[in-house]
Amino acid sequence: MLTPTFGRRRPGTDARYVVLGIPYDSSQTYRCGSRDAPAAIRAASAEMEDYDMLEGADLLSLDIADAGDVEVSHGSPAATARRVEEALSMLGEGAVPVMLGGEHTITAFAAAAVKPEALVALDAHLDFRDSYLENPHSHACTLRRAAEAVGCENLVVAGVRSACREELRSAERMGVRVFRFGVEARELAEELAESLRGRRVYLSIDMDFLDPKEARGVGNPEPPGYSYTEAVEVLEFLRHVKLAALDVTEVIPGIDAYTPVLAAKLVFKALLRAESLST
Ligand SMILES: [Mn+2]
Repeated sequence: MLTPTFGRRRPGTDARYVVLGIPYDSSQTYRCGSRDAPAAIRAASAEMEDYDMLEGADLLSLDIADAGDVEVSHGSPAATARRVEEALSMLGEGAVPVMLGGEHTITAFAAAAVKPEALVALDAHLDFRDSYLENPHSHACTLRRAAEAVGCENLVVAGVRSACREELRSAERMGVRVFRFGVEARELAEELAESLRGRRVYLSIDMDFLDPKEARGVGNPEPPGYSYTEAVEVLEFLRHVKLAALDVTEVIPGIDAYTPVLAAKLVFKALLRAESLST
């Protein structure tokens, strides 16, 4: 193969988990370049060995294929949303899409197509503005747009430590469940498992959920944050839900070469937990 596929897996759209890069980064507000993240995350994943000693699990037990990247239309959120929807419709029956952003905006596009029963976003920010810089498709609005597809009552945002007062008020008034940063990782995992047990859940990981001491290469770093180890602990809730889709967004490889490693690792860790469903 000329370029690395995710985890050196076969190219294709037929597998339990199908990786899809979405290199869209039209609205980034601070540090830019998440369009380079799918390639960087794939490169990091391809270097990982197959036996995860900390899990006692062989990553090759995960049935993963890599469908390549969606050809996005920079500057046109509507066209990109259609292209994401079209790409998702080409996946095999029952396949779980694993999307590599791109900025967080891709979550709104994908959630509208996946139509999960619930959306969990791990994020330092609320991303719940109705519009930002006159752009309703800004990455600062993505969970507001996603909520229009999945319902505010089915949206959970965890790890939040920065917002504007108005969006926080809107989120609370509209029934979004918000876990502020500071909730202990194990408690967060238990709360998520308890409230979402058995449901079809879309998990969106904005890498700024992590402490920027570890994940330095993100668009809008927001200290403090959860450690990588704590983030893995939060993923424990996936053992109790049905994973409908997964995305990892906001990685800026040009700033830091380690953040794509963390992103690739979190994908494997999430899928391992999704595999061991024990509702
Ligand atoms: Mn975000």
